[in-house]
This record gives sequence, C-alpha cells and structure tokens, in this order.
Amino acid sequence: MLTVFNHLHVVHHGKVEMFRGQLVPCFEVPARADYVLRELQERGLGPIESPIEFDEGVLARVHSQRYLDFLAEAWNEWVALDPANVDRDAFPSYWPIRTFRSDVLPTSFAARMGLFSYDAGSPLTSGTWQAARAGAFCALTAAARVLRNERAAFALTRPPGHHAGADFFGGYCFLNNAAIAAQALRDAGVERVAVLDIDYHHGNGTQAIFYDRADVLFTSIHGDPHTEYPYYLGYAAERGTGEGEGFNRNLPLPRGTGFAEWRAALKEALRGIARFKAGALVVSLGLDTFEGDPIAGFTLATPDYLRIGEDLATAGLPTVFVFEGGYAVAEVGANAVNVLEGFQQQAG
Ligand code: Q9C
Ligand code: ZN
Repeated sequence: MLTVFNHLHVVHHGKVEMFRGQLVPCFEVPARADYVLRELQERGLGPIESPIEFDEGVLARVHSQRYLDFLAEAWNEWVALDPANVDRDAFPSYWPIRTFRSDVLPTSFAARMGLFSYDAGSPLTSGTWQAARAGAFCALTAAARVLRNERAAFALTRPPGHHAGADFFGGYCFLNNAAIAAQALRDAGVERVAVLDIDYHHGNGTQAIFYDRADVLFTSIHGDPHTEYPYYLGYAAERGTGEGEGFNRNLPLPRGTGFAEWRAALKEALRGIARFKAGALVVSLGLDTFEGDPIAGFTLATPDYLRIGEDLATAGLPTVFVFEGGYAVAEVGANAVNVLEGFQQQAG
C-alpha cells in the first residue's frame, strides 16, 4: 500500500498538557509517527512518498477562514505576549460557553485562543501550523492518489485531526485531515463519501463538519461518551440534521469492550456504509483501541488489527486511511501496519 508521510510532523512537538490540575508530559508525541514509519519500512508494505503542495484555499472547504487565519498567526501572537513564551506551549485560559457571544472576534489573543478551542489538553507549539498544514496536504495527496486509481493510500501524519471542527481545535487536533480528504473526494466528483472513524474517541469534529449533509456519511465506533472523552458528543441518538438526517451514525461501546463486541460494531458500520452506496471510504485510523493504550479503555490486541484491515477491505471501496490517535508508542507501529497489511491481503 502507498503511504504518504508528512515528514514535517516533527515540528509539532508539545511539551505538556493539562491533566487533573497538573501539566503532564504530552501523550501525542513525534515518536508515534516515527514508530509507524519504521514498521512500514521493516515490513516493506509499499512505497513511501512525500505530500505534494496544494493551494491553501482548499483548507477553507472545511475550516472557517477566521479560524485558519488564527492558526497561522497563533504562535507569533503567543510569543508577542511575552518573549519568554518562546519556551512555553500555548494554552487557552478562557472559553465562551453557553450564553457568551462567538460572533465577535476579540482583539485579545487569549480570548481568541479560547474562542477557537474546547480543551486544555491540546498544546499549540511553534510548529503546529506548519505541521498541521503539511498534514492536511498529506491527506489530500493520499486522496488524490486514490482518485487516480490507487486502491488505497495511507496518510501518515500528526497532529491528528478528527476532533478539530470547522472553527475549533481540541483533542490534540487542529486541522481535520479526514474531513479535508473526504471533501476533496466530493469536489473531485465522488457523489457519496463514507467516513468511518475507528479511533477510541468519538470524532466530534468530523461529525460536526458533515452533520447537516447527506453526501458524506459519518460513522464512528468509540468509547461511550457518558464516561469517555469528548463527553459532550458521540451519543447514538445523534443521527444528523436537516438533509443530513440519517447520515450520521454513532456506535458507542462501554469502556472495557473487547474485540468480539467491537468487531460486531464494525460489521454493523460496514452494513450501513454498503446501504449508502459510497463511492469512496475515508478511515480515521486511530489505534488507541489497543489494550495497552495509556489513555483509552478498549482491549484490542495486536493480531486483531489484521482482522480489522480484512473487514475494511470487504467494503470494496477506494480507501484513504488517515492516522489519528494511538498512544502506546512502542506498539502503535505494529497495530497500524497490521490494519494496512490485513486490508492489502484481503483486497489482493
Ligand atoms: N490525560 C485523539 O485520540 N484527553 N485524541 C486525554 C489524558 C484527550 C485524544 C486525557 C484525548 C484526546 C486524536
Ligand atoms: Zn483517540
């Protein structure tokens, strides 16, 4: 399988995130992508290419312009507040929740930081914009290759994307790579695109982006948000709105779920995708469903990921895989590549 690797991922390198009142070392670290790259090379899964450049306007197909403008300048503004900030990750301190205004764009950087985010766990760093922008291009390159008749392609990038909405970051995500790839497939003429999110955490950003649309089916299998991040979205009753009603599908599973139950949910998700008659599939490939993941609660084992890849291939669709979460760093390579190899063997 073809991999498109965002070598600029490394310039997004958070030091700490807020957890239970303390700043703790980041879980979302550059080594994650490097382990996957090494495993791809060792197992000779296929060619590894670099992203091509796109016009930045393509990002505005999914994200609001004022959010993109904020992200592009955020680090400079953070350092302008205090030169000593150059050695500190940027975090929000204020959020405009219910009854506050979000139509006014404050001059204050701190106020805009909160307007465009929803948690204190997602450090913005000196290289965040460069890495995220190149990551979006990485996903777009993978989509372009699939449009040119590659059966599947893997966008290996970080920071991840599926928690980022049209105008907010959170959950370690800044630009929604999977949504950007799905929109590119639509814009190239694929009439119906399915996005299947198998990260442990609900893909709230992707859901929000496509919630009122019938041309992109969003399906997510994830930890029950009653107890799991992102808590405020991801419930089974969320089915889409307006024209999009019936084109959003959440399959939450309790913390502790093992592979048998998880795989039954995957098969249910794939039945829905088959009914939708998609022309292409985008997989948000999170590996934090692994039993050894430090921040998640399912119990999938490394060989299970081969079965996942095989099941995904049975959809018979041109497929773009986009790397998302997975924080058991030493095992994330084997788990990711197992999905891709299982897919490749089944697809033939
Ligand atoms: N101290 C993705 O998997 N909260 N994002 C974790 C751990 C945020 C996960 C708390 C989890 C976000 C892409
Ligand atoms: Zn996750």
